[in-house]
Amino acid sequence: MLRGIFSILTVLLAAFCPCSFQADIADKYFPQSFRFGASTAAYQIEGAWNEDGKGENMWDHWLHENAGHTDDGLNGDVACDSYHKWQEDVQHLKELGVQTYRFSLSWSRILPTGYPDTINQLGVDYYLTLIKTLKENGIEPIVTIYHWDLPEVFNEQGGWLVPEVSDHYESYARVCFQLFGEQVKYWVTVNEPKSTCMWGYGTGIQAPGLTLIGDGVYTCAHNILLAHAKAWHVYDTEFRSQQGGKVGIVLDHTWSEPASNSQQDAEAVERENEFGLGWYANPVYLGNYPQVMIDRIGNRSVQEGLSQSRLPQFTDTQVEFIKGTSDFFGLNMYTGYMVQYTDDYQANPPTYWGDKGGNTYSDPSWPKSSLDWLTSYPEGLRKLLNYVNDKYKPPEIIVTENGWTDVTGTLDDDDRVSYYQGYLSNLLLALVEDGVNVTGYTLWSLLDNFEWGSGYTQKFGIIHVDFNSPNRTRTWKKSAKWYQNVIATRCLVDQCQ
Ligand code: PNW
Repeated sequence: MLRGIFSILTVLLAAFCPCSFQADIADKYFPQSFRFGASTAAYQIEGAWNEDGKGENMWDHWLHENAGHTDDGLNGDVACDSYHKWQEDVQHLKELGVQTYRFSLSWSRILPTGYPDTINQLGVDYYLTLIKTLKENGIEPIVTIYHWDLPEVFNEQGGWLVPEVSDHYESYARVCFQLFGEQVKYWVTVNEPKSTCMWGYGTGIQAPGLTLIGDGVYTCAHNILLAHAKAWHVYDTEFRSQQGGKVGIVLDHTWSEPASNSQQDAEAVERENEFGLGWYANPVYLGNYPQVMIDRIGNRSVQEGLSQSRLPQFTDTQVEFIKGTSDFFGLNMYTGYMVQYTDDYQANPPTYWGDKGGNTYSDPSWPKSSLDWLTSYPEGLRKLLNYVNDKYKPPEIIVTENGWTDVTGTLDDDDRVSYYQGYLSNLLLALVEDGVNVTGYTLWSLLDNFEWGSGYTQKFGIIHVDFNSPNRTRTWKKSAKWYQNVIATRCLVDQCQ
């Protein structure tokens, strides 16, 4: 009987609902095993940049040296003050009803010199207490070991451009497993290596501000991939049997649609995927860089008169060492692009974009956020989840970031609700219709926070933070209430409660 009424309702919805996705999902639920959560990162929320023995990292240094690196001239010295307000943050998480919380560890808070010879007990205690409190409240921590805040001492030695950093990272990761591994079962080695290499070492809009878009970006990626693999092997050989957790890497990608049905545009889309995701995912899941990158960058390097490719090479031993080093696929997905073929090779100076080719733009019909790169293309998430599942066959996928920004910080954030509803609908369809093994979702972000080069001008939170008040008062937006309801009902539309 109920079922009958329900199907009639579904048909009615399909006929009258202005939003096409609602009918598809009206009778679909997230399984109880699916875990909802929220994401943050240390430099973006903690503040307390020099308290209790914390060392300096490259973001501290870069922004103290020149306030002009952010749109509002501000930095992460105080941020959301989560170093002091973590208990309140946990209360908000509990009230939201999340099953997971993804946050990152600050390397220089745990190891102020960067090296494992000095462990800062107060910093360690901060994370131990946070983790313990989360677990007491039934919230599983997903811990990112590195979310872009390299200790300044290593930056001064060349940062991600020198291979030694991957050894320092390995030592740091070992310390993290030793200190927190009893409690933490989900580890992320590195958050978005592509972003940190592109913006930190390519365009220079993020720390450490280097502009090496034709070669340094590739070197950075190479060393981060090695660092990731070293950490995974440390866990696998030294900790896995006692601790029984999972270690993965978080990669960011977008979904690209071809501008036309020409073969050239299809190839441009393919290159978008290989240069955008395969650059990192192929070594980790399939072994070595995508052939199209090896060939194009190699050929261009020859034409440029270089004696070796601008894309570094892995030895056969390294290929084997990196392959298979991820127990789950962490996917950050925010947006989509249209892609059009271009033959825009510029030898002087060579760039990642020239190597990739293709002109990307947002379809004018997609809703726009307050950041240029972020428009809403929710169908892209379903397509990307299927692409990742088919191509990389990961044991498990977690969508580790997805979110919407505005500059007003309004509590009536209907645009954010529509964005999440669209993306979560597509995630749900990938899960229940397409059989993609996506087990969790942590939205970006729990709080309005320090948005890198944008400072505090861009607001990604489902919880508003008053940065003018010393209390950094937190207030729920409409999206937080909406998310709380989704988590409680496991359903995306009001009709299925
Ligand atoms: C992520 N893109 O960065 C980061 O992991 C977060 O720290 C950050 O606050 C958040 O997204 C919002 O920006 C991205 O151009 C940066 O597609 C750029 C892109 C995606 C993610």
